[in-house]
Amino acid sequence: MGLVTDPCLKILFSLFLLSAFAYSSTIAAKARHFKWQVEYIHWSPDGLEGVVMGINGQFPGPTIRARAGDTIHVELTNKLPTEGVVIHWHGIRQIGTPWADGTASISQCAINSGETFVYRFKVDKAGTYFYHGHYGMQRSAGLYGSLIVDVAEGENEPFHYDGEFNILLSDWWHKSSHEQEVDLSSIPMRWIGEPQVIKTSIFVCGCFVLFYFLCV
Ligand SMILES: [Cu+2]
Repeated sequence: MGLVTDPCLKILFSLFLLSAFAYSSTIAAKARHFKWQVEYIHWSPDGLEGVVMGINGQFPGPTIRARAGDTIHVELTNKLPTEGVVIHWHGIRQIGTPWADGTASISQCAINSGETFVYRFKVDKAGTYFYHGHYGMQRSAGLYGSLIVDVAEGENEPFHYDGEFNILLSDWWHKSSHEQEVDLSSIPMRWIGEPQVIKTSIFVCGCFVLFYFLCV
């Protein structure tokens, strides 16, 4: 009773189910647009002012929050006067979009000073990820931020919790990333030593709270 037995009707019924599924996943998934400007800014990550690499005037860079199945569009303009830049989306599988992986000289050319490049990719799995510069020592210069993908619309997480704190941890040297690069690539190599600080950025309810652990 209620079973579709005719072969033609079976095919039609399957096609109907498939299109209904495709339609529902299309309306649930969103395109999320971001406009970023990467530039050097003055900042005091641990109380000592220096020059860091920021995005839209902030360090660490803005948090991207999306849902599984969404498409991320990041229109990135390189405002660094003398360097190229790329962003790697750490942990994102880039299925079908290898050119958006952001590895300089491997999956794309570095974005030249003054140029704009649009990263477009789908975040297919929920998780807590991060993004970072993938050219030269730019991650060490401060080019990174959080990328958080919640479960798809209508799906539940497989566990319960009372609150959420997203923590970004990073080594921090008082030497500039350029000085570190010259030290590490000189012959004989000059070791840059231990970082002066482990910098912690905790993201709570829309605000960054910064903590520092001084290494002595
Ligand atoms: Cu990475």
